[in-house]
Amino acid sequence: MPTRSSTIAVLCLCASLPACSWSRFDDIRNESPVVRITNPGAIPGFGARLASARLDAGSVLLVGGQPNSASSLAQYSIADDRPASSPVDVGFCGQACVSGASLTPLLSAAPSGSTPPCFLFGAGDRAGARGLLGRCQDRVDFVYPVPGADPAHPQDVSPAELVDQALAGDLSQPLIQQAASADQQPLVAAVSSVSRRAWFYPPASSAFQLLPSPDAVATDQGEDFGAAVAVLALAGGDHLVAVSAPRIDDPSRNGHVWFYRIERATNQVSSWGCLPGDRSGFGLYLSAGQLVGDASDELLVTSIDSIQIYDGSVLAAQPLSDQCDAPLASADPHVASLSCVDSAAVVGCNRSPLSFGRSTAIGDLDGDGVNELVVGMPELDVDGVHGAGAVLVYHVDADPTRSSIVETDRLASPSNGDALGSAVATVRVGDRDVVAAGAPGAATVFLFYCSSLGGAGRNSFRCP
Ligand SMILES: [Ca+2]
Repeated sequence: MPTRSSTIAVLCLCASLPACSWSRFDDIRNESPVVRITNPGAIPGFGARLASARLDAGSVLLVGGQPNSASSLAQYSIADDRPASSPVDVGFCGQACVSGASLTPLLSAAPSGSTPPCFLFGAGDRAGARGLLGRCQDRVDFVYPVPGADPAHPQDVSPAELVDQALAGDLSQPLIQQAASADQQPLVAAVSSVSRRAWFYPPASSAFQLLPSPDAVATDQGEDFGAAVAVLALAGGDHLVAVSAPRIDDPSRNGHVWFYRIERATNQVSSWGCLPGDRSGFGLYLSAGQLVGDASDELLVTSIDSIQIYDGSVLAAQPLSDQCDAPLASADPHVASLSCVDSAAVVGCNRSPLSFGRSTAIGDLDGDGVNELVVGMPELDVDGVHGAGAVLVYHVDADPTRSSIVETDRLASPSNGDALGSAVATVRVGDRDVVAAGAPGAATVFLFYCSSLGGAGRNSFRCP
C-alpha cells in the first residue's frame, strides 16, 4: 500500500517523463483492466503484427515486429486473466528468413504429426527448401514451396524468384501474402502482386496448386491481381478463396475480387468468377470470419475508407460470372458497409482513410455467442495525443440497418505515436474473447480484458 507521499512522488515522476502515462501508471496495479506485454528484447517494432489461435485451454498469441525484416517473433500462452508476461517461444524467423506482412494461424497440424496450432510467418530457406515458412506449437519448422517461373509469362518475376531476391536483401517489392481459413481443416492460399499470381495448398498438403488467372492479367497491366487474399470456410467443408485486384493506381476504375470455390472432396477448383466492386480501391485488403451467425464465413472487402461485408453462404450460392462488369445474378450477398467513426476523445478518421480495414480481427467480446468485428486504427488521435491509435469494435448484423460501432478501446493516457491498433487479434480467455492490440510505437502489446458490451466481457476481477 503506497503512502500518500510515495504516490505523489510517482505522479511527479510521470509529469516529468513524456513516455510515462496513466496507462503505464495503472499497470503498476495488479488488477488493471489493460494488461501490457512488453518487448522481450531485440524485436524492432514489437506489436506491428499479431495472430492468435485457440487451444482447448486458453490461446496462443504470436507477436511480430516490422514486416520485411529478419527479426524474431515471440509466442505467448494466455489461459486466464493473469497472463504470463514472458514468451513461451522466441525466434521463428531469424536466419535465412524474411518476415511477411501478415501472420497466419493454422488450427491443424502442418506438417502432419506436429502439434497444432501452427503459424505461417514469412518466407525463406530451411535446409535448402525455399518458400513460405511456418512453425508449430512443438517448435517443428516447415516449408510450403511456392511457384517458379510461368512458361506462359517468362518475363514476370516468379514467386520463387521473389523469395530469392528477398533473402539476398532486396526488399523493394512486396513479398508473398498468405491467408488460411479458420476451420479445423484449413486451406491456405497465397498471392503475389508482383507476379500477379495466386495459388493454394489443400488441407494437410504442402503441394501448391495454381489458381486460374483472369484473362485481364495477360492483357491489362493495370489489373493488380494478387493484391490481397482471404479464405472462407463454407458450411459443408468447401472453401472459397478470394483474390483482389483493387486497381489502386487507377482511380477512374473500380476494383474487383475474384472467387474460387475449392471442393473438399477433390481439392479442385469447381467454379470461379468475379465480384464486381463499385469503387476504386475495392479489395485493398481482404479478410474472412464468422459474423452473421450461419455456418459459413463472411468476406470482408476493404476499399478506401470503408469495409464491405458479404455473406459467405449467399456468395457461395451465386452463379459466378467471369464478367466483372456484370451485376450479380441472384440474391445480394452484401451485408454491411462500415466506416471509421470519430468519438469525443478519439478523432482523425478523415485523415487516415487508407488504414481503415488494414488490421482486423473477429471475436465474441461479451460472450453472447455473436462475434464482433475489431478494427485497429493506429493513426487516430486520442485526447489530443497525435497518432496514439485506437481500436474500434463493431456489431455486424444480417439486417443492413442494424450494424454499428459499439465500442472504442484506447489507452487511458497514451503517448505520441504509440500507434495502438497497428495489429489486432482476439484471444479466447474463459467464456469470452479479449482484444489484443499492438502498439509498435511503444514496443508493447495491450490486452483489453474488459468490454463495455457487458456479459462475460465484464466477468473479471480486472473490470471495475
Ligand atoms: Ca458478442
